[in-house]
Amino acid sequence: MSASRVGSLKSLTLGALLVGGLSLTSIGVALAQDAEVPAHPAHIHDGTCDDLNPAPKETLSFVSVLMSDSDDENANTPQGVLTAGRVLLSTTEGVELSMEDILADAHSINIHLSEAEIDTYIACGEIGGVPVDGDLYIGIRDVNGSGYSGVARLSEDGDSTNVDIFLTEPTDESAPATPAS
Ligand SMILES: [Cu+2]
Repeated sequence: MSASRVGSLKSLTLGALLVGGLSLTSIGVALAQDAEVPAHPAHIHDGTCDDLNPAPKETLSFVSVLMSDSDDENANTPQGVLTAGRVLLSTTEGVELSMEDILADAHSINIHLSEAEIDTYIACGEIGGVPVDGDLYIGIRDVNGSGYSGVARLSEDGDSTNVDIFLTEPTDESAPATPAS
């Protein structure tokens, strides 16, 4: 994956996003729709990552690069260190499972390579841990040597749950020369 491709996010914007609690619409950004930009399907599945029910239980938003929807043609030009790894995001509100139900059985967040290659998994994390004030953070780890890993946050919202995923894309330096099969 070339680091020179468009879609890197200004660190200032990411900082504002994190402070703003991921209110994506309020600062004029959108997840990329461009076919050039990776969009990885993500779901909640039954089971653990090593013993996953392949049928998705709940569909989450695609994991993709955050891009400005500004008319400025330079708005999505990478700045700063151009070899910096990109971060892919997924934000899903109103997943129709309560935190209680999610934690009552084994569930995992699984991320697939693409819709066309849905059988190829690139990252996965079991949902478990200590929820604090309705928020549970979990690790998302590399699957099949993809080089993708990250974090997800599940936030209790009444009887539903909001899910945010942050996935780091492998850089040329971090990607294995020969991906494990
Ligand atoms: Cu899935």
